Amino acid sequence: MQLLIKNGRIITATDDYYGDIIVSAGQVTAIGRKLSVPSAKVIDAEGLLVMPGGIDPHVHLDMPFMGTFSSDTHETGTRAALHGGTTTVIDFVLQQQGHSLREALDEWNERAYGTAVGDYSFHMAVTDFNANTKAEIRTMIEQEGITSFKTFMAYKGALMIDDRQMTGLMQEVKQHGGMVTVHATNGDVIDYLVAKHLAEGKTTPLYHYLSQPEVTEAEAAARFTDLANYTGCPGYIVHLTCEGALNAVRNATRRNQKVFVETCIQYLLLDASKYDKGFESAKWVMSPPLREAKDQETLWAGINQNLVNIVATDHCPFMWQQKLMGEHDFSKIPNGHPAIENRMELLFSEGVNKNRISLNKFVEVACTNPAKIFGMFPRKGTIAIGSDADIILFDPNEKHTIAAATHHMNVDYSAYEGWEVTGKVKTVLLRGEIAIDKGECLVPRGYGQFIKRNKVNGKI
Ligand code: DUC
Ligand code: ZN
Ligand code: ZN
Ligand code: ZN
Repeated sequence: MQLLIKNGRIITATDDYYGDIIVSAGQVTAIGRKLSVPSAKVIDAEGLLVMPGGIDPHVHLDMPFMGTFSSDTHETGTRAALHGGTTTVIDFVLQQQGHSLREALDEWNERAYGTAVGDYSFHMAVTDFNANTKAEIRTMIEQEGITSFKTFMAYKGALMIDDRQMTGLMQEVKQHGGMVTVHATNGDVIDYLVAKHLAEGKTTPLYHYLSQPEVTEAEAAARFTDLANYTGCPGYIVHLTCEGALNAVRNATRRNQKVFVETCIQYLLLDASKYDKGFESAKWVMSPPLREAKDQETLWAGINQNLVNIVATDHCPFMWQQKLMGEHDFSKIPNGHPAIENRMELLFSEGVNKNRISLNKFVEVACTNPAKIFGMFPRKGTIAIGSDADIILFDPNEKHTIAAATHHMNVDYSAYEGWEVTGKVKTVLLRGEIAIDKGECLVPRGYGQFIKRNKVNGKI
């Protein structure tokens, strides 16, 4: 079926104009003024913003972690994402130490294939880099379309790799046209502080925060950036939260090195005062933890300085019952918070409406840069002839309130309960199908497609 979207204000990362869009066979086939197609279904976008579908490149769906699983499956998580205007997500495949990348990928394919509602891709988290895994990197990039490799500088014994493995991985990934991404915090220092606090009987969520001070992130960000520079490997820091870490990246620009930076919506909007609420603070126990007001300012400024390239979520929800696993020991609280559904509307409301970022910048960091940096552009991340018709119709003035009672994520609380938002996703197209309209999801389980990604070169 052909669609004709009429009279919308079309926003991309670079443009802002009024026009009509024709969608045929899942793609945008024409953009112009006063278009007409006699047989097409017409969608009236008068008064609405017409923007590319959001891309959240950092989500953990159905992930085994800290003795449990994150509570959104590929089905519920991608459906909630669609409700919030995010049409594509990149989820993490987690290698188990002592096992192959292939085994991990098979496991994740089984979970996501035929269940995801929205489009998805995978990063490969390399937790054990050795001669066997080295030989798998090329296959992942060239055959599987998985071109980004996630590393952890923390979570020793489960996920962390050391600097020897990091250097080897970077050399291998660079050679085949991929990128290394990193959870950049110093795991040894954090482990020391966690053990010290617990030994002193300090077991509340506040000590989760106090065990991951800014220096643990700034040090790791600088070390990762230096190793990426030495090896020449494209590098990307996930969920960067603070001034110290951003300064490491800023310093690297002086030698003309580009390291991509992602922050997450929570680090822009929430701060460490959330850790003063007794055990309720477990809702915001995530790693890295929330920071201070000065870090929020640094991150908003960093977006406008082109140092922060992407706003993601690190969506990793756990039910309250799961959070209670750490009731007597903060180090056992499953790390993570739900946001996959809220990212676009919150970023619009707090960013565009409060004049911290422009409309074009909003599209750039929420849609276009994720596609460009991770090898999906121009199929995804923009509105252009030949692109997938992943399009959202957005009312910039409609007010609503975030609440667990009305969200679609499979989690029994909201990290943003009661937050007043201005701006609402009204209609969502995914590959030319109306996926969301009037608050209903109209595409079935299994509609989501796996998106193979292209090689990357570390430039945008
Ligand atoms: N941090 C989280 O909060 N959750 C998932 C993994 C991570 O690094
Ligand atoms: Zn095995
Ligand atoms: Zn992380
Ligand atoms: Zn994560």
